[in-house]
Amino acid sequence: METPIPTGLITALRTARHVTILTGAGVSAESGIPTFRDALQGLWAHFSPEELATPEAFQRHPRLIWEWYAARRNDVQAALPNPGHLALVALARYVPRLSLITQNVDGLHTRAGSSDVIELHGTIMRVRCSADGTTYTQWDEQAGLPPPCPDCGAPLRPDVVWFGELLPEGALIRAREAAMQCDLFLSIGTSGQVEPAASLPRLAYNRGAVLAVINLDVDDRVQGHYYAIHARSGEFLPRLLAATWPEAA
Ligand code: BV8
Repeated sequence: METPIPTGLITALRTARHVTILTGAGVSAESGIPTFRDALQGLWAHFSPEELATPEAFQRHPRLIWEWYAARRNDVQAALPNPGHLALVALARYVPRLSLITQNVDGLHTRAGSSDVIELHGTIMRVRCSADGTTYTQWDEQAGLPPPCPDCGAPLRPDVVWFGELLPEGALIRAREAAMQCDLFLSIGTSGQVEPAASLPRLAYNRGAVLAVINLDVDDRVQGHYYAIHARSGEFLPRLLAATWPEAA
């Protein structure tokens, strides 16, 4: 049964000057990428994500952590953007201004065609020197697990933000500005467990923006300028676009 689209949300989208979107792992789930909470299978099944995605874990088990990210990178490279990613690319053509913020580290929004994506937690498609922070988009996987930095020899690490690490300052500032300036905020496919990203929807809502949460762990609810919509992003977003701009169908 398809979730009905609240007419108030269609109106808010059609009249919005600035739409800000925050995505989480749920948006990539339909591309076959396990969500963060179920990303741990096999070798890593007995660890919690908060234990593996930390500088301490990398310090203690560099090879295990490097291989966890290499496996996830392989998943991502084999994956394709799904209709949810593509609907967000199309949306950017219809709204005067769109800010796309993602917690995902899979790079699928950019591969789908979205531009200027604010990657709050970095990307597994890039690595960086664990000593001086130099980033690389190519590296010699045969040189070691993890490979040494070609410049200084220190271990390379995924260019992601681990628990206990600060987010890239520029990205967080841009994300907060986009939350405060928008008149419609869409939170899509995120359980909202991880700070400081989880505070962005509330920041927008408290400034008077319309807030819509599109997720599988919410029940449908409309309350003033808050919409909770239980739906799969890959199914719902194309329908929302077509309902708002019939020519987009
Ligand atoms: C920091 C990269 C300063 C690595 C990730 C309060 C304030 C500030 C910080 C904290 C705080 N309390 C605790 C902290 C520390 C911590 C934190 O938030 N911990 C949590 C566990 C409580 N935060 C930090 O450490 C951050 N740094 O704040 O620095 C500081 C430091 C220490 C102490 C104080 C301050 C850094 C956080 C970044 C961590 N790195 N990723 C990697 O990926 O390997 S986080 C990682 O997990 C993801 O990037 C993502 O952000 C998060 C997973 O969340 P989701 O994307 O929401 O995914 P999830 O699986 O949870 O949910 C998916 C949802 O989709 C579900 O609801 C599901 O129902 C839905 N869904 C599924 N399928 C679909 C769908 N929805 C729609 N359609 C579908 N088809």
